[in-house]
Amino acid sequence: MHPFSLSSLAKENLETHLDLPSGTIDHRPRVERRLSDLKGCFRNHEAYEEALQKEDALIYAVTSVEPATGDGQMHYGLGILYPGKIGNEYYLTKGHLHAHRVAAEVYVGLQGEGQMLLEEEGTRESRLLPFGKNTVVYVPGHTAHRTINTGSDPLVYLGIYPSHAGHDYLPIAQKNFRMVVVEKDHRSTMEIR
Ligand code: S6P
Ligand code: ZN
Repeated sequence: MHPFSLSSLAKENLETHLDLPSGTIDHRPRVERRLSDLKGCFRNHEAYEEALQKEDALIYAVTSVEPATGDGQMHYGLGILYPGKIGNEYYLTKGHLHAHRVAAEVYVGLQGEGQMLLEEEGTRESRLLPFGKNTVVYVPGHTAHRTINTGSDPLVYLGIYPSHAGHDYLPIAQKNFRMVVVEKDHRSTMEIR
């Protein structure tokens, strides 16, 4: 029997249930990111410190499903990114490259409205794509990706990726994204950091 065959995988790995209001999947492990985890992500450091003094707010959470790891296997995660702003910058995810750089990812928007900021590692070329309910974004390999909630409801989405994609947060922690997304005249707009 192949280790990843239909008969070797338990039913709970073949079928899961999404709860969109809470952004959870059954009783799968859930990682929460609070404002204190996002140090350095926002351009306006003063506004960040001020908001943190008030409350270490929950910004987003990711629940992961990892049925099998190995060549050809897939993992997926359900993200819920809450609405809010630090100064005029919308709540966002830390953002990362995949440790296995060639690994791509498919993002499927389920609820809410926002944007995805993509930045190619080598050229640092940026793309800001509308992302939300019924939108699918393909994130190519070698591309840093960050999710941004520009709406007033939680942004809920699935990210589906090869099992050995991994996360590399270091390049973003060191250099950040070149672009920021801010609210200006009641609209979201991209600016150079
Ligand atoms: C994983 C995928 C998503 C993110 C999630 C949180 O490859 O891209 O599930 O993990 O959007 O973002 P981050 O940058 O904190 O991992
Ligand atoms: Zn990813």
